[in-house]
Amino acid sequence: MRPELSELPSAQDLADQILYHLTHTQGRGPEFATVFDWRLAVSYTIRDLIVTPWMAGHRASRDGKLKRVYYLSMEFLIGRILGDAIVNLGLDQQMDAALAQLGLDKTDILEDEPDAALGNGGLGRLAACFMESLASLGVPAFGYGIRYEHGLFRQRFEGGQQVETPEDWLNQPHPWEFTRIDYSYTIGFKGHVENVDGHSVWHPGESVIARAYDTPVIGWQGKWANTLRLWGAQPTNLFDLHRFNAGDYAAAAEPEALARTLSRVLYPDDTTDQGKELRLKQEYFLTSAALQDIIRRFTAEHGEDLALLPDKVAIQLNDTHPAIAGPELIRLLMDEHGLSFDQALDIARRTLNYTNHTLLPEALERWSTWLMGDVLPRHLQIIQMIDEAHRAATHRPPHTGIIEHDEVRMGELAFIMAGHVNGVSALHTDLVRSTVFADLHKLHPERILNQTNGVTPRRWLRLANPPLSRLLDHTIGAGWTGDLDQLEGLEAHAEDAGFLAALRGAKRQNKVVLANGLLSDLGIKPDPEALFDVQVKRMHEYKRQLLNILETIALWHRIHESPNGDWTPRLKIFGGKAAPGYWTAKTVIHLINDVARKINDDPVTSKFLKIAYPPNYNVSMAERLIPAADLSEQISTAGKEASGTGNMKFTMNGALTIGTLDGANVEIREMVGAENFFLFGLTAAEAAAEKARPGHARAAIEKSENMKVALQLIAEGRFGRPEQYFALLDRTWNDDPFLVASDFESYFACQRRIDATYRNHRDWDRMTALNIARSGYFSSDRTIRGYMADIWKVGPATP
Ligand code: 26V
Repeated sequence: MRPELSELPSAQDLADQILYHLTHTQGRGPEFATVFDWRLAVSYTIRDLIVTPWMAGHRASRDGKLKRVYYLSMEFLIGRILGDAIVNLGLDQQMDAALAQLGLDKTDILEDEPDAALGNGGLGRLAACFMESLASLGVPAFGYGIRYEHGLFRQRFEGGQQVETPEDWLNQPHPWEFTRIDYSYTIGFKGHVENVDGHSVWHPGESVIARAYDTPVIGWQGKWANTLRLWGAQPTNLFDLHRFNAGDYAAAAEPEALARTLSRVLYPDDTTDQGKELRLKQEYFLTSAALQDIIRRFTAEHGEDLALLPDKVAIQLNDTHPAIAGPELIRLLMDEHGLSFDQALDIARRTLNYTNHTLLPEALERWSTWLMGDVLPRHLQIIQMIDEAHRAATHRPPHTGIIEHDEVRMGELAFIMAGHVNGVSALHTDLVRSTVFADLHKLHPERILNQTNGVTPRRWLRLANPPLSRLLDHTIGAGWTGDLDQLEGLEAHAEDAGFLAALRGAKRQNKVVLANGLLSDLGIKPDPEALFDVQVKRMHEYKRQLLNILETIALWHRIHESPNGDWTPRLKIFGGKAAPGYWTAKTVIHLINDVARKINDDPVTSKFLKIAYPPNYNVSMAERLIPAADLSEQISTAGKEASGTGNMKFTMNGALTIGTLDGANVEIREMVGAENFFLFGLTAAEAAAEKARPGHARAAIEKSENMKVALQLIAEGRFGRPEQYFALLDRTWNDDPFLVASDFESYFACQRRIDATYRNHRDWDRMTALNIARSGYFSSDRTIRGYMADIWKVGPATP
C-alpha cells in the first residue's frame, strides 16, 4: 500500500506503513524494535509522502523552464526534521492516532532524532527558515551547503566551565538524505596557471570530489518541496594499494582521510575569521560544486547560451562565505565555456546577490593575497581583473578596492560582484550604507536594499507551541499558519477576559512542561507563576549576557537587603555556546554558573530568584524554551546586532521584550507598539558617542550603586575564586567595549518596571496578546516575498 498525497493517509494507513518500514527497511519485528528502529520506520513513512510532491515540483520546474533560486550558505541550522515534516504535511492528528495504536510515545520518537546542527547561530538558522518558506511559497529553489560530518560541538559544563565535545549526528543512519553518486564534481586547489595561446589554463595541484547528498524540504500543506543539496568530500583515489600491500596501512589511507577533512567539521567560531587554509578550501569546495551543478542544470534545460543565465538563475550568497562565487563563475564562463572576461563579468554580476549579516570588523572576511594565490591561483588573477575593471569603470577613491594591504577583502568582492546587496533589518541596512560600505554605496546608490529577517511560523509556532496554536486555531481559524498576517484577528480579543485567561493558560502549560522536563533535570523546581526571563543566543560580548548576570547579582543583593519585600519571583534562564577560543565569552559562562550555584541555594532569596543554564542550547532546546518564556532578553549594544531572529520567535510566542533599539528590535517595537515593549539603553548614535568618551565605563560605574555592588561581590569572591574574574572585572572597569556600565542603570530600572507590570495579569496578558497579534510581519514568508520581488525577480511555481 503506497498512499499518495492527493489523499491524506488515515491513521490506519500510517500505522500500516510504519509497520511495513519497520519490517522491510529496518529489518526488525515490533517485538524487537528499539525507539531508533521505530523512529526510522516513522521517518521513512513520512519521507515517502514527501517524495511525491518533491518529484512533481522538479518536473514542473524543468518542464516549465522556470527560473530558480539558489541559496549558497556555509551553514544550515535545521534541527530535527521529522516533527516539522509531520506538521507541514498536516498529519499531526493522524500520526498521533497511528502511534497510539502502535503503543508508541510520540515525544520519545521525535526526541530520538539528533539535531542537524550544521550552523553556528542566527545566520544558519535563517537559511533553514528561508528553505522552509521557499518551499511553502512554492518557489523553485535549491539550498547548497556542506554535509559536515560533525556539526556544531556539544557543550557540557565542568565546574561551571564550558567543555566542548564533538558532535556526531552522522554516526547513525540519516533517513532524510538521498545520496546522488551521479552528481559529483571535481574541485581543484593549488597548482599553477599556464598561459596557452593567450588563454589561462589552471593546473590544480590537488583535487577532491564533491558528492551530492539531497534532503527534501517540504513546505506548508505538502504542496511543494525543494532540495537542500549538501556536498560531501570524497577522495579522487580511494587508497594507495601499493602501500597497503606493503603493509603500510595508515599511509595507504592518508589521501582518503585528507580529502574527507574538507567536509569533516563546521567551523565553530562565528566572529573571528582566523584566516585558516582549511576554511578557505571549504568555502571554495561548496561554491565551486554549487556553481558547476547550476551550470550543468542550466545547460541541460536551456542549452549552451550562457548569456541567458541571469534570466533563469538567481544566486544568493549568505554572507561573504561563498563570495568566491564571483571569480569562480567568471572562471567557469571564461576558462571552461569560452566567454570573454567582460561577458563573464556581466553575467556573473546579474546572477549573484549578497546578504551582509554583520558589521563587526573582526567578522569581515579577509584572506592574505599570499594564501589566496597559493590555494586558488587562478582566482587571485581573476580577482585582480575584477578589481581593475571596477577601478577603471568607477574612478573610485583610493583604498576602496577589493585588494588592499595585501589582503583580499571578501565584503568588497561580494559587493562589487553583486546585483543587489542587502542588510537584514532597517537599522542594519542604514548602517551598512553609512559605515562598512559607505564608499561603495556612494558609487552604487541603488545596490543596497533592506530585507528584514523573518522566521517560519510552522516550526516556531505550530510545531513548537501546540497549546497556543490550538488557541489561535480556535479564536481566528487555522489560516495564520500559512498567512501570519491573520494574527491581526487577535486584536479584537485583546480586551476579552476569557481569551486572555486562555492565553495565560497556554503559556502556563508550556512553563509546566519546561519545569517538569528540562529544568527538573537540572535540579531546578520553579514555580510556574514566576516570571520566566530568557536569554538564549550565542555567547558574545556584544549580546551582553554580562549585563544580564550583573543585574541578577544586584537584584539578589537588593532582595537580601529586604528579604520581606514584595519581590516578583523570577527565573532567569540562560542558554548558549561560546566559540572554543573566545576567552571573555567563556568567562561569562563560568560566572553565570558560579552565580547560579550560589543563588539557587540561598534560602533567603530562592523563592524570589533562581537561575537555570541548561547546557548545549540548540534548535530543539529553543523550541522548548521560547514558548515557555514570559520575557525575551534582546539587550545587545545598539548598533551591533544586525537583526536577531530569536527576538521574533519570542514575540510571536507571546513573550514581551526587554530590549535596546538594535537590529530588528526597532521594527518589533514599531509593530507591537512602544507601550507593549520594554525599551532601555542608549541608541546606536548615542552608543557610538559614549564609546568615544575616555573613561566612560568608570564614570558610569561610579554613578551606579547597583552595578558597583555587583562588581564588588564578584571581586570579594562571593561566587567563586575571584582571581578567575579579575581580568573580566578589569575589562569592565577600564574598557567595557560594549557599554555594559553605560546601560546598566537604565536596564535595572526597566527590569523593575517589568516586575511591577507582571504582577498585573490584565495588563501583562493584554500586552502579550497584542505582541502576538502584531507579529505577522516577522514571518519569513514575508521576507522571502521581499527577496523574490526586489532581488530575484522570480514568482512561485504554484498558484
Ligand atoms: C563568521 C564566521 C567567520 C569565519 C568562521 C565561521 C564563521 C561563521 C559565521 C560568521 C558570521 C556570522 C554572522 C551572523 O551569524 N550574523 C547574524 O545573522 C543573523 C541572520 O541575519 C542576524 O539575525 C544576527 O543579528 C547576526 O548576528
